[in-house]
Amino acid sequence: MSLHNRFALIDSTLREGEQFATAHFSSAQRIAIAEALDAFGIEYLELTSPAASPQSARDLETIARRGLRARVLTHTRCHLDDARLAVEHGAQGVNLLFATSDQLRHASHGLDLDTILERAEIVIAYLRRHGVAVRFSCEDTFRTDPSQMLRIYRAVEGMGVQRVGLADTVGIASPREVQARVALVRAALHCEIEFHGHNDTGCAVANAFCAWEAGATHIDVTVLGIGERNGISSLGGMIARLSAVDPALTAHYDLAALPAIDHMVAAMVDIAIPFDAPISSPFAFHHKAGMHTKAVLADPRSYEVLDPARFGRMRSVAVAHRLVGWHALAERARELGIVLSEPAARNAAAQIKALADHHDLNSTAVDEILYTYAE
Ligand code: HCA
Ligand code: CU
Repeated sequence: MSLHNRFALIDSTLREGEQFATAHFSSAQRIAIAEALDAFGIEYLELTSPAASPQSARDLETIARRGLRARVLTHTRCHLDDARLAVEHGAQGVNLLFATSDQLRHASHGLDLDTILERAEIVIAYLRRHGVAVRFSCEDTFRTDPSQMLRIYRAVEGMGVQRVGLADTVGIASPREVQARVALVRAALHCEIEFHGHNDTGCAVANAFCAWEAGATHIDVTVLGIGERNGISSLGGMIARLSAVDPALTAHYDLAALPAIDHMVAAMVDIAIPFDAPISSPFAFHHKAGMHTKAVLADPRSYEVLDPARFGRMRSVAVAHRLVGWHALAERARELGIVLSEPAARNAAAQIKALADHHDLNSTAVDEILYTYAE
């Protein structure tokens, strides 16, 4: 595994995230999201194009001029009108995209590669004259012919972009394909490389991670992964993945703030935190079966690759069910200030298992049983 520490996260909750079915952020909400992510330590914020609506333009300006540590980017079509608006409203960088796959070119603009490059040159030159950082992305990169893709990226690098973007727009790429494409681009170019991956087949975080391993310097995420359809790589997922490789990779972020950010955005878009969300799921650090609880109580690393305390979370151990083990009950008893001998804990476990076969048990009922075994 080739590890490089140089990476930055681009949070696109205020662009890709706004494309999520139930997202309609008010200005105040946009500012709250930007500030929370900035305080978390996110390196970049990507905002909806100022060409999208008058309020989007005003909010871009408000957020770009707020003096955040995070660099404020906007995401626009490769049009001079959009680029002018981005400059006027204070964007520090512009993420440009152009559809380059056969599928999208035909369904969208119908232009050939030479025309795409002529247009890109005009917009990139304009943005550079105004001192704005530029990224150029081939929309639907993974269905774009690799040699055409390289031709475009080489050309835009020559035009002076800071960064090229690989976008798995339809979530079709596998981790190996991402690894191979990014490696191809890494070998051909010197500039920064961004990866943006959709989650249609559940590979978004894995793909983003492979992109990073292969040399991508910038990874797109959104809070909880919200975006078009079922979204893109989640901030929490990416943080979890990187933390599992080496906690030092994420030590510069305010990790304990992450669950609150997830909860805030979930409430704004009116969804629950997904049960499988890394870090923030109510169950992310919950242990149930007897074998698991015994080991995790003896050594948390047995069943936890992430330390919940780093993220302001606590481990929980379930006891009100028929898979319970006596170690978990002895631990629960200790929390209640009750001393249970091993035989007593084993008897309590047998009683609880028998009861739980027939009804739903709650933890109060379990605690009451434990008290009856107190010495
Ligand atoms: C879209 C565009 C995009 C752009 C990604 C990028 C995608 O909404 O379809 O600019 O890198 O997924 O291709 O989000
Ligand atoms: Cu996207």
